[in-house]
Amino acid sequence: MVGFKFMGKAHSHAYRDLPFFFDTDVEPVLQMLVGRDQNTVRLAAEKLGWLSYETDWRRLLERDDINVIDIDTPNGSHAEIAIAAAKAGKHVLCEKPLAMNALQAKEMWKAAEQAGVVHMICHNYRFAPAVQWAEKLIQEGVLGDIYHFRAQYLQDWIMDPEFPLVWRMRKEVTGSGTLGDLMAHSINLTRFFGREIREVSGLLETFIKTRPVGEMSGGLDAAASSGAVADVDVDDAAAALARFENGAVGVFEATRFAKGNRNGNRIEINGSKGSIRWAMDQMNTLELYLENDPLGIQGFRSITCTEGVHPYAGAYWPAGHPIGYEHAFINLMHEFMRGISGNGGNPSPSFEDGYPNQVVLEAIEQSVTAGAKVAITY
Ligand code: SOE
Repeated sequence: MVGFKFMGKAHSHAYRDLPFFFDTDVEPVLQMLVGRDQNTVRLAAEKLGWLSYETDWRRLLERDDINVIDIDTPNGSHAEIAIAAAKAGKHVLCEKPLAMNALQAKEMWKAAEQAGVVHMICHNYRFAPAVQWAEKLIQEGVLGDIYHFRAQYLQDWIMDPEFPLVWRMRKEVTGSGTLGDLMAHSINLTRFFGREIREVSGLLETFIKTRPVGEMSGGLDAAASSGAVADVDVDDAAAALARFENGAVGVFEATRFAKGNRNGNRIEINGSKGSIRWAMDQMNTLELYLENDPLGIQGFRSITCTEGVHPYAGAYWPAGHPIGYEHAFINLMHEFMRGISGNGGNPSPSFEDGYPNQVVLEAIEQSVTAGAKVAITY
């Protein structure tokens, strides 16, 4: 695994806990952790349970006892590592957004496909049982024809103008701000629900134009690293209107400036027969409205997706016992390992899904530059 901060911790935990909950033909061995600084990577390897550590990711390519490379680095290095990994015959899991732009994403997808390795992108929210259940209901036609996808991803962790300019706010390293970091998750969810976007119109805003230079210190905390101040060149907030291939319309909003919203990832879908709502704050709950309910008792019902019938829920605890943020990563790793053992085909979301996601993100940026809506072809 390359990288060991927020996502590195989530992935390490998932690999370690996977055999605890799932019967699996392929059991992960945490062979080698890579980070740039010798001392910090050593400490991280000890804490997260890795057997060895290195400061150059290319070492991973040379080792025959390494079959999988997991990329948890800032977005700018995803393509180089993923393509090299695939060419070396290693299965690849990559954090989102897949790449810096659509072209890079396509190259990554093609490299993985040509090498015949299993490839997956880490859209963890897709693996909440309630989200999986929503997808099943939609595919079964329970909502009827879909008219609206409404997605918000709201955070507030950089609102202080003194919050340092970290890699997540440097275009050269991250590609975009809230667009790739947050809206990419929402686009992934709507694509999971089976719809491709054909046209977008976007809006981007940067509220705080300069910040003290700094570095992430873990989680979403950061510390100023010098007295220097630099320009912020990515979006603090993003919005997009979208038309889907089936005629549905989408409204997407992503921001790091919505006070009080720590990780407000929400989605609502309205169809001809009913509606669904899901929010990460109550990740085990799916709200469902059905028009066929008798008049007088119609209303959104709350389905607690902790029954054996709900995807993945049965792997954990008896009915009614909730799971959390980290378990969605375990569910995702379970699919990744099933792909590697040959029992699940190439799991989704794969690099093949990362590419259209990146096309949509890029089209939103193009629409902002052009001041016009942009038609999308994949
Ligand atoms: C930071 O905004 C972040 O960690 C994202 O990078 C993740 O994808 C999201 O799940 C939580 O917030």
